[in-house]
Amino acid sequence: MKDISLFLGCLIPNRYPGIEKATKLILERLGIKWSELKEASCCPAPGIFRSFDKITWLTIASRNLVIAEEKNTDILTICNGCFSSLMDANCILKNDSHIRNDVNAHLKKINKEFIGTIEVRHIIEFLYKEIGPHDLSKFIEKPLEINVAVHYGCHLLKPTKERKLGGFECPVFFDELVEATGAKSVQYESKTSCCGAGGGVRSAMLETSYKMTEYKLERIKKAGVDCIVDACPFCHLQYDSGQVELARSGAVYDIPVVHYTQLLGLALGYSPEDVGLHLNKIKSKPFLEKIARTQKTSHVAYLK
Ligand code: 9S8
Ligand code: 9S8
Ligand code: COM
Repeated sequence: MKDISLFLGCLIPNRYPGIEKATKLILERLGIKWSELKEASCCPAPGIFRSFDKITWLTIASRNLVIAEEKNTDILTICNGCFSSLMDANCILKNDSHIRNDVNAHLKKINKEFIGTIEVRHIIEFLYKEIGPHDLSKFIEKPLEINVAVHYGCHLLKPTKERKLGGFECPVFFDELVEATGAKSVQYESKTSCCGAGGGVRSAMLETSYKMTEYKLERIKKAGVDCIVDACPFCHLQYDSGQVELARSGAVYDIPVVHYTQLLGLALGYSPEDVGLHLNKIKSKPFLEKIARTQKTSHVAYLK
């Protein structure tokens, strides 16, 4: 395995910097060698760019891939959309010499060339394959006594032919990593359905996207969980802001949304503030009190 370059994407640094901090904390604690992918641009967002113009999408994505090739590192993403864009682009460019030539003609203008020497990883896939739930559980200092709803998100699972992570219908790899923290992953109806944000739906049809979010939230609420766990800042934004929007019309869910790196950070002993949970819109006090009981501290300071 090559060293890794962390690809942050747009949403995490701009909207949920707590996820960025949590990711860096857990990578350090797990002893994973990483550096940032400096001068990277938007991946670009697959649902939007890929849908409009394939060569434009591939050219922008390939520039990011080439920066990692020049450093001789693999890319690590913490967003399903970035994973989808960069992994799919890498696959196409490695396998289709005709498209590769087209894209390289554009890259030549900035003195770059796509060769095809690196891999694109997603934090969930990476932790599952490189450490595994069993060994990961040895790092846990504060086992989390909470029930959670795992939201995989579409791009982590599909297309299944390329993702090779155990199918779309009943995947278990993410649940196993969640359970390595001590949390219990509770099953719920329509678990692998979309949160509503992806594919440009949030940008083009906000109301429709929130209807899909409500569909999911109703089922998650029925499962009686303490929080939602995601692995994608876009899903994170959709569930977190969506609940604020839906509450305006009287539908109150009050279910906190936690990125996996934040969940793992809590189980490694970092406080909710350390992993940036205070930067979420939904700050459920019962959840934080439960975490404080688990961690045997009184970390609810920022609510006061
Ligand atoms: S970059 Fe620009 S919009 Fe985003 S976060 Fe994930 S997908 Fe890639
Ligand atoms: S689900 Fe359907 S397209 Fe996606 S991955 Fe993140 S955002 Fe939520
Ligand atoms: C979703 C990304 S994670 S996109 O909206 O499909 O581009």
